[in-house]
Amino acid sequence: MSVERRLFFALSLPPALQKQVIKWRAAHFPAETGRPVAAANLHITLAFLGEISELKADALTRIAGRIQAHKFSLRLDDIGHWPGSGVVWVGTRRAPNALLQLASVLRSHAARNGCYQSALPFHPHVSLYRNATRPVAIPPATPDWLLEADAFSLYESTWERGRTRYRCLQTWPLADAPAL
Ligand code: 3AM
Repeated sequence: MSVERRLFFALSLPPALQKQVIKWRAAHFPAETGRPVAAANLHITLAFLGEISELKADALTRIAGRIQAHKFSLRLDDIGHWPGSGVVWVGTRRAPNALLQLASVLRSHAARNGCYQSALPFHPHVSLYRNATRPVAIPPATPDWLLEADAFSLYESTWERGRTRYRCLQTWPLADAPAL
């Protein structure tokens, strides 16, 4: 029987930004907001692949290695709450084209390889809390952090000792942006 793994493509946050985010989160939300995402698990999902076979994972890994995408800067200057999915997030008011293109290419390859893709539009975000199903007071002052994205990665999500753990399986560099 083939072993299936829960995989997704994402952008990671550098450790300094992870620290900044969790410090800001602790200062702006009460503990009962929801289940805080661990600092090491903070990321921006580009394409969720679901539970997939090793064969499919290998195919998508090869495809990812051939993608030609560019570096970009992303301002994290927006914040919100999706009560349906119970997520409190930080996002961006203006997603750079290079980010939208990268996510779109990864999502279309995922879909072509049989990984169901949500019909909801791509909304790049870093999840801060999960299980936040009750109303959440969104802080009036939004953060303004800069994420310099120079690579994207394939992650495996596992459940270990009662915790979600994301393990980076492979990372691909993004190319320098073309001169204007
Ligand atoms: O932290 P975010 O929300 O960016 O929500 C899950 C998480 O992303 C998302 O995949 C990331 C790693 O678990 N995810 C989980 N199940 C999903 C699904 N069925 C999903 N995204 C789309 N469809």
